[in-house]
Amino acid sequence: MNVNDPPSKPLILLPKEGQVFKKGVQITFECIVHDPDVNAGQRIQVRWTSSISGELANYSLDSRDTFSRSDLPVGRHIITVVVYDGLVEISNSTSITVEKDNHFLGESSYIITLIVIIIVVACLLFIYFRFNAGKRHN
Ligand SMILES: [Ca+2]
Repeated sequence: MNVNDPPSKPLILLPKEGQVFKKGVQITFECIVHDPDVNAGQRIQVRWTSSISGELANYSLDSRDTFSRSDLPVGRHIITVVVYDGLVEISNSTSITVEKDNHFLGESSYIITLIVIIIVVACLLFIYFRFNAGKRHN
């Protein structure tokens, strides 16, 4: 007689809770699941979803236990992994944030700040020399 044991609650190794990624960066997903019936040939389906992107991956546990994605959109994603042994479903979730890669923006705002400083200094020098020139004429 075979009695099914439920799969263990999946332990999400990656990504870490609260982790922040720049958009376009590769994000690796990895979880650990145990089900004693695997030894007897039971197949465990692992399905990953994002609250924003929907399904990220859906695979059989024996084929792989990790995958990567680099196309997640900006926002706070609740990442849920559901394991299913054909009889019992059990899930776990974590949350990550994908944020805009503002490297270019950061660089251009630095340049703008520099230009503003140069203009202010130029104005101050102009006013200073005008004032001094005016004093000499008097
Ligand atoms: Ca089982």
